[in-house]
Amino acid sequence: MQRFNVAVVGATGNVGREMLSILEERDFPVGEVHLLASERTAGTRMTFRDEELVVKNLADFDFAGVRIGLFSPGASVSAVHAPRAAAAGCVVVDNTSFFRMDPEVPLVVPEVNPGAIAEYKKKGIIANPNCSTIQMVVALKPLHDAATIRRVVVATYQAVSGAGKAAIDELMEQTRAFYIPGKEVLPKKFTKPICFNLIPQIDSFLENGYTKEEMKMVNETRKILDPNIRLTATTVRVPVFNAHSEVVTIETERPLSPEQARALLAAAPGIEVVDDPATLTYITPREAAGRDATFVSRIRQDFSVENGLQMWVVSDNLRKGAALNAVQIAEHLVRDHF
Ligand code: 3JN
Repeated sequence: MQRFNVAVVGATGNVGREMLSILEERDFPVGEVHLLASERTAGTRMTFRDEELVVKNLADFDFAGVRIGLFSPGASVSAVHAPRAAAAGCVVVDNTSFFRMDPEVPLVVPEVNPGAIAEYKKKGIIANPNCSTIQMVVALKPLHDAATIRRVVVATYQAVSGAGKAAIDELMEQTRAFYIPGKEVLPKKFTKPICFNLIPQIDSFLENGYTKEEMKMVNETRKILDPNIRLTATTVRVPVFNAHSEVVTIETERPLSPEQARALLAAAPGIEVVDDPATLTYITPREAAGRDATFVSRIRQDFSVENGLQMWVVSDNLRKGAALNAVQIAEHLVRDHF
């Protein structure tokens, strides 16, 4: 079997670690694997397929001979090092926002627009969408194909793992401190305490009153699915460790009953429908964490408009929302494009 040398950039972060375990789990045809990170974490030891590997410094790594780069180092680092890797012949799947809206870079969710992958030839870079966008477009795709979505209103309930390892620690430490009289752990990663709280801000504010996270969902969905869809989003951080949840409300051009939507979603790739109010059957983020599917529950009519539907969409933000989606793109590359 042909094997491909792979570099994981940002290997020590939440997403980098998840990328390594997914490459292993899915038996990706990896030849050599290079783990790369900033100078700060270079030297860290990590295991891949029972082999101990030492993380190398990205700044002086030569990408010649590496076929695929799975990048998740932060936007400003990708801005510099993704084009450098691509120039050396390494096809980059980049998980940051830096290239997502570049017209010469495809923005890909394999269940939704696999055809766009071919455009990687323009710059040698493929962008992985934002985690909140990915799970939403997976669920929108079969409904859009069947009834043409006109408008989407989404509210998110995002886990702290999306904000990095320090954010996970912050929720843990504030929760422990809550039970110790006189002890308080002040917010660092977030603007307010996240323990027993909700924070209606993810990423920074823009002049239009939206946050960057909200505008990412709007712009990325239009690029991936259809530029004619109108969307508005509210993104909220919740005290959940892992897996993002979303209430997604849609209006379609043609009528679609909840039963039809349920059948379309159940037959669509990457989706598991978990929806039976009679038996109190629905998904929660704790159940979705560590799993690959995008789960859909609470599928029902929106009575307030003519052709409206509402649903609850949950997925592991580090897996389908980041690492798994990137590895799936790499699987398409080696199967159909190399
Ligand atoms: O907060 C979340 O749940 C998702 C965070 C995503 C994120 C955080 C920092 C920088 C991104 C992203 O993927 O859009 C970026 C970025 O690449 O700009």
